[in-house]
Amino acid sequence: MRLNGLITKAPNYIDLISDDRLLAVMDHFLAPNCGQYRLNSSEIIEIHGGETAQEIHWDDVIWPAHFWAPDKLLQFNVMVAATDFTESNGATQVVPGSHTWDHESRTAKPEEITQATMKAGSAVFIPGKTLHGGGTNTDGTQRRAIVASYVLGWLRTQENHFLHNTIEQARAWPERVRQLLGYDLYAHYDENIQGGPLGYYEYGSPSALFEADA
Ligand SMILES: O=C(O)CCC(=O)C(=O)O
Ligand SMILES: [Fe+2]
Repeated sequence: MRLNGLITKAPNYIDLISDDRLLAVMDHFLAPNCGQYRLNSSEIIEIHGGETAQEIHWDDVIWPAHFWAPDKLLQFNVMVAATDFTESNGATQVVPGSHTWDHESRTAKPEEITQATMKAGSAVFIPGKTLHGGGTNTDGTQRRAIVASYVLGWLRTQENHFLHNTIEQARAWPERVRQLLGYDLYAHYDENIQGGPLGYYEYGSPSALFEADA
């Protein structure tokens, strides 16, 4: 069972996506490739009794940019355990170290696959080039994950956040949350990255919509 659009369906999701500890990880891994990253998708993923394992995959593959720049990280996924994650209820399977592999020529051997078993409230961080996938649920205990995925600011987000909320709802969010949800102008120019302007509104930053009546 999957649910997205969490920013409006579960308003305290805002606290998760703007948690300083999470953003420090994204600052380290994503910001060097973009300057400004965004929320890619918001999701609750439940795995129920009898569900079989998801195919092992890496998430960066959904953007063609992965094939042009295979060494550049595009996306970073954080999965927070809302229930305990156990070997038998579908804890995420992960292949540590696989972010360095050439995925065209190497697949994971069974002994290379581990499981992110953890207590509710813990989290597993899965960079977009690391092989992983939901596990098999053999014991009927529901496994629930709350997912926050972030992506380079110059790529299209997997989830179309704008369709989940009105501008009025966005007005109530902290500025940083609005930026993460795409109400900003992507424009970044330094010695490593020259990109933008992207996503303008009336040739400027959509953030002007919120400044007008500040
Ligand atoms: O549910 C999980 O443990 C992993 C889900 C996942 O990797 C995905 O949907 O891309
Ligand atoms: Fe995935």
